[in-house]
Amino acid sequence: MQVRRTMALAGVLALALTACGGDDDDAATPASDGGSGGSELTVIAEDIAFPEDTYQADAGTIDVVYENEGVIEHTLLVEGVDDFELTVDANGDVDEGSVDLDAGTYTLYCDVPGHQEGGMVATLEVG
Ligand SMILES: [Cu+2]
Repeated sequence: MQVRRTMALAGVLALALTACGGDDDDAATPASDGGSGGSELTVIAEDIAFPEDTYQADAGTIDVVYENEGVIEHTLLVEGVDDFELTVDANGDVDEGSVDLDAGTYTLYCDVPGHQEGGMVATLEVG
């Protein structure tokens, strides 16, 4: 979603630039959106694992999409962040939410009992 919106804005900006160079209002909107930082992060849940050891996102508001490709319930949390949790109850479920993170290295995990110990833990690098 975020990528599509960014591409649409880039298209609008390109049109504005080719149509007439004097329209400052159109140019200001995508510029301020880009300046707010953030990104989209998609994480897949499997039984019982994350397919990647390391995930990456840009500092700021990160839109997180969590998809269950397993069968059982999984959650997604960021260690040390109390107000963010996504839950996917069954195969095909998708949950979405956003989390504000400064640059740094974080730990993603599933807090269903036994899952983190079973391998549902990954590194999130925010830069
Ligand atoms: Cu899990």
